[in-house]
Amino acid sequence: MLNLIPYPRSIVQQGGSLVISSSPAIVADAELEAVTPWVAILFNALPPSEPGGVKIQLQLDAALSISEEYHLKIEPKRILITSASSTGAFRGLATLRQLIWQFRGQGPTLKLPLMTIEDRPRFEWRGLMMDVSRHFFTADEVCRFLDVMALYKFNKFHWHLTDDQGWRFPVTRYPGLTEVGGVRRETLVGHERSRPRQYDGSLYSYCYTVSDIKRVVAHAASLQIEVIPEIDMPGHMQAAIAAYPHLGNFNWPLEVRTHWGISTHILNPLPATIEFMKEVLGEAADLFPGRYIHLGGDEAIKQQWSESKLAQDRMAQLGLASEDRMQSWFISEMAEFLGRSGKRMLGWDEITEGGTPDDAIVVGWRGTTHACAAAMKGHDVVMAPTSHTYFDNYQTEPATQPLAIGGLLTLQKVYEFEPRPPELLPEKHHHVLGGQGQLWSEYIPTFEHLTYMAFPRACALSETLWCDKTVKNYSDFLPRIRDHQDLLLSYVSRIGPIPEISIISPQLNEPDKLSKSIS
Ligand code: TNX
Repeated sequence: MLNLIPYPRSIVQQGGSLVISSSPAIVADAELEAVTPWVAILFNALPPSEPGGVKIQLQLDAALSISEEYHLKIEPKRILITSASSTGAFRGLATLRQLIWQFRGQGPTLKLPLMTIEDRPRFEWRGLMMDVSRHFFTADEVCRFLDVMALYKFNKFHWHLTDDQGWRFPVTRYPGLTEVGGVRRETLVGHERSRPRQYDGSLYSYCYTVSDIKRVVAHAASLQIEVIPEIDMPGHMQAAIAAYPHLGNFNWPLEVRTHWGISTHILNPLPATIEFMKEVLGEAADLFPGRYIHLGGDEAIKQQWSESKLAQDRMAQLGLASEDRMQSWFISEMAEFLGRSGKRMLGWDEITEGGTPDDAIVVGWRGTTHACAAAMKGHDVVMAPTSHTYFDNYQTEPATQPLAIGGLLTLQKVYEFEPRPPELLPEKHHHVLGGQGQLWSEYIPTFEHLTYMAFPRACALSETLWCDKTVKNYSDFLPRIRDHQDLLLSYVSRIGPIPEISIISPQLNEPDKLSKSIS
C-alpha cells in the first residue's frame, strides 16, 4: 500500500523499481522553473548528481485542464512530473516527497516502485485558518505551518490578524493599531466560563512587521499557497477601538480585551470610521498580493448601534431599516472599495443577514445552512462548519487533554465531513468552492500546542477536500495517518501522539451533550 495523504485519484504500479543513489539531474520546462529549488531540496541527502544518473523532469502539458492537476511517473531511469502550471508541478512534488519518505532506506540509496499517478483535487479551496490575535504565532512559526500545509496539498492560508484581544497587522498610517491594539495588559487563565476569573498578570505584546508579512507571503507563494488576510469588522474590533477610541460608539476608555468571549464594542458607522477602515484595507490590499481579503463580519453585537444617537441618526440618514441592514451596508462599502483595488471579499456567514454583496464569498461556520442558502442564491461559499472543522475543539476524551474551548471533534468526524450537504441542489454544487479548518487560539497558547490541535485532524481534512468521494475510506486512512506521524514530526516539533480514538467513551460521541457538560 502506498502511504499517501491525500490519496491520489489513480495509481497504477508496474512492478520493478527506480534506484536513486545520487541527486537526480533536474530538467524543467522554463514555465516550471519556479519549483525547481524544491526538487533540489527533496534530494539533498543524496550525493551530487553523476553523469548518466537518474533524471527528474518537470514537463508542461497544457492539455491538463486544472492548474493543480499533475501526472507523476516513476520510470526505471527517470521521474517525470507533467502539469499545466507550476502549481500542479508542486502538488506532484508533495506526492513525491511522501513517497521518498515512505521508501527511505537505511543508507542514502532510494528505491521507489515504478508507477504512474494521475491526480487532481476535488475542491479548489482547501484551507486552514490561524487565529494570531488571541495567541500570537511568529512569522517563522507561520512558515513552518505553511510547510506542513504544503505537504498535505492545502492551498489557502486564512490569517485571522485582528480581533478584540489583539491587533497584529502593521498599518503605517495608524501605528497605534499595533502599538496600543497589539498589547494586552494580561490574559485570562483557565476557561472563559470559570468563576472567579483569574488572570496571569503579564503583558502580552506582539505584532508582525511589514517584512514579517512579506516573508510569510513569499514563502506561501513558493509553496503555491495563497494567503488570505482577515481584518474582522465591524465587531471583534475592541483592540482597534482601544487604540483609536473615536472608532467606537461612546468614546469610552477601553482596553484590549483580556479574556475570551464576544465583545459588545463595535465600530461606529460614521464616515470617518468608514474612511479609516478603507485606509487599513488599502494597506492590506497592497501588502497581500492574493485575490482575496476576508472582512470577518461575524458575531457583531449591534446593541451599541441601537443605543447610540449618532449611529441611529446615521441609520436614518442612509435610509436603512435595521441594524442588520446597517452591518450589510458597512460590509458592502468595504466590498466595493476592495473591488476597486481588484480584490474579492470573503465574510463569515453573518454577512448574509441584511443582504450579501454580489461577489462576496460566504464562509459558512454556523453549520452549513446559511452557506447553502447563499449558494442557492448564487453566491460562492466555503464550508467551515463548527461541527466538522473547528480544531479548537477536543479531539478525544477531555480528561486526557490540555484545556480546550469545549466540544468534541474526532479525527473520524473530520474525515466524514462533506462540503456539499445533501440539501444543496446538484446544480448549485459548483458554488461550494471547498472548505477549511479553523484554529481559533483562545485556548492554544503555543505553537507546539497549535500543531497538536491541527494535526492529524488537518490531514483528514486534506483528504476530504482533495479526494474524490469514491477514493475516501476511513479504515484505509487510519493506518496511513498512524505512519505519517514520523513525517509530521520532521516538520513540527512535539506533536503529541495521535489520540487513540478507541478510548472515547460512548457519551462523548454526542458532541452536543459534551459541549454543554464542559461549558
Ligand atoms: C466563534 S467562528 C468565532 C471566533 C471564536 C470561535 C471559537 C467565528 C466566525 N467567530 O471569534 O474564536 O468561535 O471557537
